[in-house]
Amino acid sequence: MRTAYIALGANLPSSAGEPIDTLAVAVERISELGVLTARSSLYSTAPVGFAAQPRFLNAVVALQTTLPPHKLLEALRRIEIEFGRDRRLYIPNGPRSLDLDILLMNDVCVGEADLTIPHPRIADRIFVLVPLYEIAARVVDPRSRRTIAELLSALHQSRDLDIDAVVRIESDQWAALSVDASRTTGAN
Ligand code: PH2
Ligand code: MG
Ligand code: MG
Repeated sequence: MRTAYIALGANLPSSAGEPIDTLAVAVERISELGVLTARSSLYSTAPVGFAAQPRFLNAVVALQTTLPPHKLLEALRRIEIEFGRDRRLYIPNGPRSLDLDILLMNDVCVGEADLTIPHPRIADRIFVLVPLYEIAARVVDPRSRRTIAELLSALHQSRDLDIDAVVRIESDQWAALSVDASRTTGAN
């Protein structure tokens, strides 16, 4: 059994509704793949990499699962497709109805064309590090061997971030999603 940290992102409507609806339903789907042990707050974030697109909603969840990395990736791709993601219309770093990325999975390191774990851009993406820090501050990234807290403080030191880069959002719908925190191993 491992704990996978999964990033969620959306900035286009999907079959479930607006990004906030999409992320809430996506979390329910993800929880069917194991036990959801933690969920970050929801954040409105400035688009990174391709500026001419709407702001994103981002969050991170922790999933305890027996699925091996590639099976988890397949299951997440199916959920993306269920919410209207069409990879044929792909613009690198462009708008999307739902993006689910595996960030970390214990000490797993995978480097393949379709899957890289830890996610290669964790350390320079504030929209990933802020929600990840909320639920996994002391978790160690096995590639850099630094904790998420260390990666976040290094990013803050290296860069002046815009005040609206990552803004926490209050949402009853999001707060109502249940997590089973009793199942955490203390690895956080
Ligand atoms: N995802 C990207 C590219 N840029 N920017 C924000 N704010 N949030 C994202 O989730 C995001 C992005 C590619 O996956
Ligand atoms: Mg992504
Ligand atoms: Mg992705």
